[in-house]
Amino acid sequence: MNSRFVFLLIVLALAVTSSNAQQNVTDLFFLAEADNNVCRDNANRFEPTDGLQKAQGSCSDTVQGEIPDVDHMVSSLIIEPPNGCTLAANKNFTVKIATTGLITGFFDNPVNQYYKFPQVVDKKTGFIFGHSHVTIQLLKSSTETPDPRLFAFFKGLNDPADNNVFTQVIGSAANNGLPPGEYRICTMVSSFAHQPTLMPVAQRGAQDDCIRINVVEDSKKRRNALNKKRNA
Ligand SMILES: [Cu+2]
Repeated sequence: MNSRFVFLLIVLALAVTSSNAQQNVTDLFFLAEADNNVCRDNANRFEPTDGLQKAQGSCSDTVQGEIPDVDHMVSSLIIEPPNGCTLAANKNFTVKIATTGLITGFFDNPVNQYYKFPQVVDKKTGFIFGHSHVTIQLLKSSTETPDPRLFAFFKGLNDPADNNVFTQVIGSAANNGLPPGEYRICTMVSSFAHQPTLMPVAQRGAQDDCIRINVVEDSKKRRNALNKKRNA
């Protein structure tokens, strides 16, 4: 067979397969849209979400809830440490996150009320009731996505932020700071039942922030030089 013909056949086969898959997925979306009981109707696909965190996946019938207007959207910025800085290994440090558009200090029990309630907006101020999280992952390289199951540090920021700023020490008395490596530090803003916050429009700025830092074992002199290079 002519090799060009074979190539054409493969391309055609791929196109048919992918459009079939696309069609199946679209059917599912429409099914979900037509009937809000998608979980009940398709109980063979996933077990119901019931407040527990289900590592095997589940189907949630919690409605999305109240959505703020465009003047009350969430925005976050990691203000400390500076993006791209170099820190000393195995030494506790502080992350500071400015978060606006959120009434902080609101969270339900993540053990048995995870995703259990819809998003709620404060009628008086127009802002979402919720909290945030900080998650830190080791990066293997600048092109490989980190495995979401793995993190070097994770903490729910459940306490009310002080003047819109969350402060979190990274590390504990037993486990100081982070081992050497390149890390990504991210925020994960959520409503009080831990789902990501819902915004009124698609085209907008992100509600979360991420920075990258370098953690090195070397002497203070080397760190200073690296930080100087970054600032140059
Ligand atoms: Cu949470």
